[in-house]
Amino acid sequence: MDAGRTLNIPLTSNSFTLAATPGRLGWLAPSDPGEPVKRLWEQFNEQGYLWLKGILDRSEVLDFRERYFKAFAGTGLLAPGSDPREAAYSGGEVDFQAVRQLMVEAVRWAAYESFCLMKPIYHFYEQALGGPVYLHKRKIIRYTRPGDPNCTGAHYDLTYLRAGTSRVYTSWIPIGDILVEMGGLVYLEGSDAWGRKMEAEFSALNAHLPSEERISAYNRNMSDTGWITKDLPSLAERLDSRWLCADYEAGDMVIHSAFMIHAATENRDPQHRLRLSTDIRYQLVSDEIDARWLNHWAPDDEKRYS
Ligand SMILES: O=C(O)CCC(=O)C(=O)O
Repeated sequence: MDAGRTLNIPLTSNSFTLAATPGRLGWLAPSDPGEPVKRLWEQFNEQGYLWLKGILDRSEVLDFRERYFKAFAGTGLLAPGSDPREAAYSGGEVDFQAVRQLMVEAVRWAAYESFCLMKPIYHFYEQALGGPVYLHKRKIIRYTRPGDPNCTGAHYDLTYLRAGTSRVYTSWIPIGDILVEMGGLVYLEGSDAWGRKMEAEFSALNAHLPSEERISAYNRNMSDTGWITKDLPSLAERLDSRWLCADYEAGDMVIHSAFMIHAATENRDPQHRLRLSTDIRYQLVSDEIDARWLNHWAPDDEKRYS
């Protein structure tokens, strides 16, 4: 590890342990949203990501966390008596059918729409991209339970968005503080270039497939999840790179390119809090829009929309 702090526990993802050596694990570089946008965008293009510290109003983000988890009262998800702003996991019996139904509703809330359209977000994109921007309708809110070994595997987003422009940008927003131990997003350093190379190779392989299959993340040339791998340590070895982690705080937003390889680690919060985040996509409205993302997110919709 470099400039960051010492980790108290090993980072794991899908039961693989990330080597905590300086050559394989490091820290994300924070950026000050007060810097000129031109400079920030140059940094984005160099790094493939931009971690904009405190660009959002922290209390607005925490209010949304509270509202979200309040809606799940009665499902058994939260520990009895837990403050929904804290959102400690019950570890007990959960009505997952009710949870899924509420998740489907939450992505349709006007309050969520307005959260995703907070002025600092679209204002940043408009300045960076130089024109009116579009927010994709398919927007995802994810919670992760402490102790669940299943995590997002290594992938780059264009795999799922091939029918539109590659100038599509993901905003990953922690809804609450997400310390490294709570399993936030990790980025493979320098991987924007590898993502571009991999996509060019897939594109050549896919060239002769029927058009619907060609844009699919699950076609015969891809894995059945669209992920590159679940084995994050081996990928870092293979590409001789390191995974970059961060202590995210409510109010932060990370932007990543459609080619930047990222994944998540397990939530091992000693206080058993649920990790909550949203990932949403912006692009110039004048660029081609992937029509498969014109519907609200629903559980398991990847197969239909990707
Ligand atoms: O939050 C996660 O676990 C995954 C998010 C993600 O893959 C993304 O933001 O593109």
